[in-house]
Amino acid sequence: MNTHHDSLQALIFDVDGTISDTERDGHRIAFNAAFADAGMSWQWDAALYGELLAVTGGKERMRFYAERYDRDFLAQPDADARIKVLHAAKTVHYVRLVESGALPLRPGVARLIAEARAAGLRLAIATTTTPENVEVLLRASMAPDATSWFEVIGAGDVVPAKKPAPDIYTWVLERLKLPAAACLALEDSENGLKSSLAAGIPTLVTESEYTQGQDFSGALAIVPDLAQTSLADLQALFKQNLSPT
Ligand code: XBP
Ligand code: MG
Repeated sequence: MNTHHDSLQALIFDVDGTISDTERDGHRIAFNAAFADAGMSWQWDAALYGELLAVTGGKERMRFYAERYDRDFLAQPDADARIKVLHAAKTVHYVRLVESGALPLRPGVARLIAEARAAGLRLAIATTTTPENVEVLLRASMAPDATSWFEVIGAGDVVPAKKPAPDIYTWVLERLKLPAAACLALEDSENGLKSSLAAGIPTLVTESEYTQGQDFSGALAIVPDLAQTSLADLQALFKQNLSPT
């Protein structure tokens, strides 16, 4: 393992939008299925869902939708309990979708992870999505034992303040026992980038369908995807950042 003090020690991956394009054809479909099962009229089309992505976290996103479009829902005394139930149902649908193989990895992800493992880099995950969703996605899209490749998986409600707050990245760093400056985060969204940068972690952005044109200032680099990015490229970017010329 590479332990030189100024070399890259760990890659910390976001999940949704970074490892796989899960939002439009995964999470959105699962939300809609849960709403339909509950006999509700809520129906999120792809454009509306893009607006709702301003808020991370599925329960938080439903509340945000209700604040904007269905205040009567929120006026019910059990609104938060209903959101919890809807979210659990949404997770069941999402897991089923992922298990069916509906959500492939984004280009370059499998190759970069293989390179990183071969080089002895440590791997971790920092995401706002539910832990179950991450585990099933890794198993279905990478390998049956892929969850074991990631030393720390920070997901969902382990921290109450979701991205853009730094908390989930800070939580992961504490468990890796690494300083932020020894790691590199991979993100696809402005909320995610704000979160990783606020935790002090140099970050590469791979733009995704819903996040093109967002404000990525502060990123080490912005690329369309990881297809053209090798581990050596990441290590070079990381070094440049340590000693700007
Ligand atoms: C992902 C999210 C998640 C998913 C839904 O953002 O915001 O909420 O959309 O998952 P990021 P849950 O990629 O920045 O982590 O319904 O399980 O919350
Ligand atoms: Mg993301």
